[in-house]
Amino acid sequence: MNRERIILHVDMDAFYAAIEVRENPELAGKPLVIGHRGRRGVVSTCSYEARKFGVRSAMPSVTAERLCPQAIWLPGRMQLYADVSRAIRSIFDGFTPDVEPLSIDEAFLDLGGIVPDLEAGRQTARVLKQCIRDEQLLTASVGVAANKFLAKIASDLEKPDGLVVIAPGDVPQMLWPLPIERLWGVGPKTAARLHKRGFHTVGDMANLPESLLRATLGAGEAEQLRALAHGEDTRPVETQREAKSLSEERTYTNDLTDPEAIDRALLQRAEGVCQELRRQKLLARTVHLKVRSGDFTTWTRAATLPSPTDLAEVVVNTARELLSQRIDLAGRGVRLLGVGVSGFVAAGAGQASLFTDEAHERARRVAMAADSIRERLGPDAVVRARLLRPAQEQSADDAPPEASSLPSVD
Ligand code: TTP
Ligand code: MG
Repeated sequence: MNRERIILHVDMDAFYAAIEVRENPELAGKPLVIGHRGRRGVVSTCSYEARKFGVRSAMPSVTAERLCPQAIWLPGRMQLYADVSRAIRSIFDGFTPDVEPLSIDEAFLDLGGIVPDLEAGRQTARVLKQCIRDEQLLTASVGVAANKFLAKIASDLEKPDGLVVIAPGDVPQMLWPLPIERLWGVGPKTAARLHKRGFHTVGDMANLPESLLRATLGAGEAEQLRALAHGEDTRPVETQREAKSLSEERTYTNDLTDPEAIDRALLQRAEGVCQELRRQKLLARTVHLKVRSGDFTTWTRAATLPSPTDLAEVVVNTARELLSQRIDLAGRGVRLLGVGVSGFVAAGAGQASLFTDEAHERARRVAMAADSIRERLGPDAVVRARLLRPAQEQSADDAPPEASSLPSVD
């Protein structure tokens, strides 16, 4: 799978006003303002029909009344809006665990590892918009791009009910004509300084000689804005999930020296971690291995998988490679062995595309069947043939754990 990032920015259209229209369809098609009239009032938001008259969020109500005297005014129902916001957030959660809510009606969704490319991101955005329409009778505008900045720009380009993809090659045509104020970090002061030098569009900024930009803004800011102007932004989607990783480790009373026994131990830890992944309906992108030798030398190594998984076969193969290629035991025995996973994506959303390989799909079905037998008959009801060891080995391997041996979440 392509490692390109696929980020969605979702922003509900005329959020409070659209909810009021949904609650009272007679308001549809009319200029509607949410806010308190009068000298001290300000506009919270308004329907797109009111925007045609120039009414905007945060505008003094008296101005709005002057611009659009025929508008219908409603004071707003915050509890209702918060409930709808929560319902929409749970729709987002069905698409990816990597959701960063920005405001009551806005969020970033990271689809990396879930869909292969921006075009698939567009299809997913279309499905997401339809879910919001079906479940909440509301429209959203969605931007799809390889980073947060471009996704946010994109969601705004065809509001309301928009769906815009900005591919890297689209930057000159779609980003450069926009005013420089659209770059994050360009406030009124910076904008004024840039305007004075004759720079008005993002394109002006992108094509400015570096030295001139530095002279106007200072090195740090210049660097940052220049990257944005070229459509580059590496900021991650900051998910508010607690669990960022899952791991299982065990300390052995007698150091493991037999390569066969070490390998079995690896498979056991991988199996435990993957059972937990499947229980939580997650797939993981990164495999971690922790090894401590008899003399207390400790190694931690990690590798990223080509596509996310919840299968022990896949995790153990990576762990084996990490052990053989990136750790030199130099003949020492293994005192502690841990396998972990991180970089979660939701199983289910878009997952079908990950499992085109028939053998992989079959392994997954077997694992799920084993999980359901375990659930009914207990944890030892299904044991891999590979893990049925000669009796003499069991005492070493099954020694009581020193630290937590069950999957731990950190
Ligand atoms: P926005 O997403 O900025 O506005 P919107 O959803 O009404 O319209 P659109 O996105 O289509 O341009 O804000 C979301 C809600 O937050 C908005 O419906 C009302 C509230 N809000 C205020 O109360 N005051 C404000 O100044 C702003 C900007 C928003
Ligand atoms: Mg909005």
